[in-house]
Amino acid sequence: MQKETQKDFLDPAERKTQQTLGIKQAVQYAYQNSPYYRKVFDEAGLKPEQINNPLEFRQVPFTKKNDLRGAYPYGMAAVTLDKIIRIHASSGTTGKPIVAGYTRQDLDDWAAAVARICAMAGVKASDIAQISFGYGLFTGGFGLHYGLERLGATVVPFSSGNTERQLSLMQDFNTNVLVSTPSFALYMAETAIELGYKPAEFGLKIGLFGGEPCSDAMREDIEKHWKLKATVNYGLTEVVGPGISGECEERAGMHILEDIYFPEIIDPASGEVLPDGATGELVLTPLYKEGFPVLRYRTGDITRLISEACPCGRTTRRMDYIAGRSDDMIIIKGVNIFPSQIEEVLAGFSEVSPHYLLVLHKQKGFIKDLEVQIELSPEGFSDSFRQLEALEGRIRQRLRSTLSLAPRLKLMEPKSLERTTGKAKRITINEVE
Ligand code: DLL
Repeated sequence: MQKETQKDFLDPAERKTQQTLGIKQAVQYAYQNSPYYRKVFDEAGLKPEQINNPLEFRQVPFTKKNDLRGAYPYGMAAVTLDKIIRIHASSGTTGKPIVAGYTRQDLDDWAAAVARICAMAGVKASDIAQISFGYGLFTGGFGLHYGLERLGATVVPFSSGNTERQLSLMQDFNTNVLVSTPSFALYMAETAIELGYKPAEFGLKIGLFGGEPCSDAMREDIEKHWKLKATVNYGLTEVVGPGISGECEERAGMHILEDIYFPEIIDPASGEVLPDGATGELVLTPLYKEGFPVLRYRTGDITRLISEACPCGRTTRRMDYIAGRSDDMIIIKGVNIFPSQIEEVLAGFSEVSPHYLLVLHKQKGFIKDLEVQIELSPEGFSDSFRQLEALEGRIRQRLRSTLSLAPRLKLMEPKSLERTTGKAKRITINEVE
């Protein structure tokens, strides 16, 4: 591990050299081994020899989610299938899932990357970590599992669901690291309280949360209940899974493992590469992937790169917390809205819980109406109609000034919105006649 973590402290000039070599090798490798990329290069009239640095790399066409869908199931493979020893797939809500295949080397590199992310968050070999991500096609469970084992931590591979049992084992096993989605960590705390436990007395020390956005309000709530230090980390199946970026103990953005992944930020409309600091869509290239390599993958995630020095001393650039997904953008009556904007407004009201649901009422493919279902916190709930009406009015006013549009609001009783053991569902579509 010692040697591995040193990679986060490389001199920036040295990193540039190493990244340039990485890009060249990724391009060569894809061209020589992936029939998919050979075709992409040939169609673009591009030869690998023309790509010798990050600037020239911009000539390589982006890879999009639909390209991977079109290659279902094994069209992205750059090795024969006998060299693939693991398959994962993303849980796309519509259409075919996106498949990722890993060689033995890929799995080894992945475990090392996740171990670095966990160490960065402060996890030690002496810790006991309960993994409450699903084990299966989702990359969360197995990804964190092998990473934490590589670090030397004791892994409790609980998987998701069965919250009551999770809680009782967590206590019995002296678990001090919780690995889950932020929404499940919150749900576990709620359930613990309902069952008469005191979450703060469990002795949890660190939370490794990822797989979905974690707003400041959610983080505060999780920390308040569990008395742990909540850290977030990021990844996606198409590139590897978890193990791409994560917070250090400063928690000021997520450090990207830049020696393994080359990040770019683009304007999602024009595809133009933007400078560090500018907000746009994150594009990632894993530099050394053997099984299913991807070049310049458009993640759909909106963020920015932070290149200012981090007080922790690591020299890797950080990515800011995900502001939304470009495909989650809601266009209603000509106004563009990200769900995270609504979440931020709601977080400003103490009467409201962190649970909400956006219902998009669609007609002929267009959003006619946006309804925001807002769950009240037990303290915010009231029998007084007048009080609730006044609260609704204040929320509506705040939303209108932030979004330039007033959605329909529905205040819901505490604990009435559905909880999940994995990623929270924040948007649902209602087709109207
Ligand atoms: O969610 C991989 C992962 C598992 C990351 C566990 C971290 C921990 P997918 O299921 O393919 O993979 O979903 C990837 O989830 O493009 C983001 O939109 C979102 N996402 C993942 N981590 C974060 C995060 C895994 N920390 C998609 N903050 C990504 C915000 C996140 N969004």
